[in-house]
Amino acid sequence: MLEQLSTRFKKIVKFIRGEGKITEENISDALRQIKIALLEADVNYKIVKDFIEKIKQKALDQKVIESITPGQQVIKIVKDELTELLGSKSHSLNFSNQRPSIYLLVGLQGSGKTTTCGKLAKWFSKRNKKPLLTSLDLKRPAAQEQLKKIANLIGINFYPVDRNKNLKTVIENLINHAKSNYFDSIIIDTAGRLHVDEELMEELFLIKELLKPVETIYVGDALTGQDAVRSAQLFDKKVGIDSIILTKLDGDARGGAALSIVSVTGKPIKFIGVGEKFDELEVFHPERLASRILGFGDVVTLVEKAMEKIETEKAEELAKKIKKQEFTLEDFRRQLAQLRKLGSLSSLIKFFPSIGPFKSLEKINIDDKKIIHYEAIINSMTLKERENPKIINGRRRLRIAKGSGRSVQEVNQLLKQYFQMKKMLNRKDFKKILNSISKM
Ligand SMILES: Nc1nc2c(ncn2[C@@H]2O[C@H](COP(=O)(O)OP(=O)(O)OP(=O)(O)O)[C@@H](O)[C@H]2O)c(=O)[nH]1
Ligand SMILES: [Mg+2]
Repeated sequence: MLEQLSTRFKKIVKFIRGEGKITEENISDALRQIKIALLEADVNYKIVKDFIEKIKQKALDQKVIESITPGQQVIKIVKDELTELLGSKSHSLNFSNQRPSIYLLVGLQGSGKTTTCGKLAKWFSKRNKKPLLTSLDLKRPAAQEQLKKIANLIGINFYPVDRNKNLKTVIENLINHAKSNYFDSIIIDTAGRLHVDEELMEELFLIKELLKPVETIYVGDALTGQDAVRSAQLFDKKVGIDSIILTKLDGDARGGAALSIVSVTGKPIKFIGVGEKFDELEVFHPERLASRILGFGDVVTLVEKAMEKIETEKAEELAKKIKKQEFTLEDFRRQLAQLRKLGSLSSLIKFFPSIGPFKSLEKINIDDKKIIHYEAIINSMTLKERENPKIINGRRRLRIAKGSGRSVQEVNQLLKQYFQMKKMLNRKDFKKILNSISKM
């Protein structure tokens, strides 16, 4: 997610940090680098210009120049401005006073509307709400089928519309059904077109008039960059949108859409799609994303992710052990298995800051295949060795390697990573995270 942009910004942060004093000259050097980074990320040109101007003014402010750590202050200014560009704060969904709250999802073809309908429904149901899924794409029978399949897969109610009836009747029946069956919300999928066309817009306008949704959500494919931004503007003009969900951010290295769409449309991004699976939807937090772009990590999201997936008891037990400095190889093995559930380890490590105490994390590079090998190695150890890895000398390493069918180098590597991780887990910051996990 936004790797290219983030790599650039991390370098800029390093550069600014290295400058003892902020002068007009070195600030303009940094600004030039920021400008290139944003333009390369496909951010709207006007936005880039304004962004640079704002930072320049704030950074050259007398107070900043005279302060003790000018570099830090400039970085803070950049972070604040990035956060603002992304929308300042997170926004929750709107709800109507009376049930059901209706959400209408619109967007171009293939932007991820149908998938996002499923994700949103799952999101609601996890929060003990009762959502109803339906598709008002009345032309394509396949559209109904696709959503119905998704609904079945994730265990959400689906309302099949009668495509022979007119739109007004279809919508009346839908709302009556939702009311009499006490659904909290209706999430409505619509048809997409390759390009914005009048017919689609009129149809959507009519649907919106009849439905009176509490929120019309534009679903935009982040990978399409400025196209997603332009079409959001058009959907807003023709149909009217209230908010945005950006999809496919997981595959978006550049981030041009994310950094432009709020400014251009004036509408908040409420969620981001970060994968094809139905739980890969995240509430959008501008500040956290700005931190990640600048390489400060996003530990809060990591904890939230962990809270959803790690089994509570084991996390609690682990947190206690770490507090008592008893983190053994057996725990390491269990933890690897837990982490595997969260997604790949390398994707997790991105959540950590690449500076300060977590810098060494980048070196802990364990791919998922390796975890299986590591488990085999640990399985070949005696209980005593697992509980007290310090006793594993050369002779023992050889025996373990033979027993697990792996090489001695791999045994060495595993032990090195275990000790590295143990050291990291004992850090105060990490303990804080684990404490919050154990409190869930
Ligand atoms: N990687 C990734 N893929 C996504 C995400 N959201 C959707 N997709 C994929 O994008 C493709 C299109 O998604 P759909 O939900 O069918 O898109 P749509 O807007 O309903 O398409 P039409 O109904 O044809 O207009 C599918 O392959 C989805 O799995 C996301 O956040 N990340
Ligand atoms: Mg669809």
